[in-house]
Amino acid sequence: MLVGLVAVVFSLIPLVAQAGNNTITDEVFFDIKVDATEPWTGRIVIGVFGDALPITSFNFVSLAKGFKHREELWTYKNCQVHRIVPDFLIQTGDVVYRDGRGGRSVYAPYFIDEGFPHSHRAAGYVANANVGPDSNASQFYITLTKARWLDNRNVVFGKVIKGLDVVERLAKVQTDANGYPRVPVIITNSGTLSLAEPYDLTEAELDKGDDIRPGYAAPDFVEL
Ligand SMILES: *[C@@H]1O[C@H](CO)[C@@H](O)[C@H](O)[C@H]1NC(C)=O
Ligand SMILES: CC(=O)N[C@H]1CO[C@H](CO)[C@@H](O)[C@@H]1O
Repeated sequence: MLVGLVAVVFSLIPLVAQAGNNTITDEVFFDIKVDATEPWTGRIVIGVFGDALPITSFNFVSLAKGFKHREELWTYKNCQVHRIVPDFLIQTGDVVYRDGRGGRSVYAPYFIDEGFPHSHRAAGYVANANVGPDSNASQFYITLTKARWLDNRNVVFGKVIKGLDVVERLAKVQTDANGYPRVPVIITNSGTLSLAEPYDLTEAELDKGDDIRPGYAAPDFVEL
């Protein structure tokens, strides 16, 4: 009995101490299809800082899973990657028009800037697009480089854990002058991966502009 109690206490302490700004609470995946002459599809997995930014993360995770609002389903599924700026970012997440003209948050329509515990310190950071303070909805972007001038303007809430090569390949898709892709670049599926328990990213991992968990079995690309 005593042994059991000690074991429980000890196993709880690291969990409690662990939660913080660098804790990944959820993993969200996006399967993205590029309908070029030679079509391909790839998967991006994003770790979400849900402990530091619960409001922002709940919005993102809910929209990735699909969020029912009255008769409408707001979901990242079928959204176009509507803005590609090489060496800077790719952007998507218009759950209304799918093409970048709009967006909705689960707190309909917009929500606050919850905080800025994370910086655009490398490639692979995920943040809310906005049109000024406290105007976040569903659109988000993924950085292709360090972009610190966006710190404290856009709330960084996630980091690519796996599939940064997919993001980089998307950045090579041809666009018009506004960064809109010339071929359909569509999120064909999105959702969450099951996570046994939250985990912390180390400072070295946070600095890394590359995959943090290269171990997943699925290949990053499939040529169709
Ligand atoms: C988390 O980030 C906030 C905002 O930058 C900061 O004030 C706080 O000290 C950080 N917490 C820890 C435990 O580092
Ligand atoms: C990127 C995005 O979703 N922007 C929205 C933010 O909020 C404003 C209103 O405050 C909307 O007009 C934008 O569409």
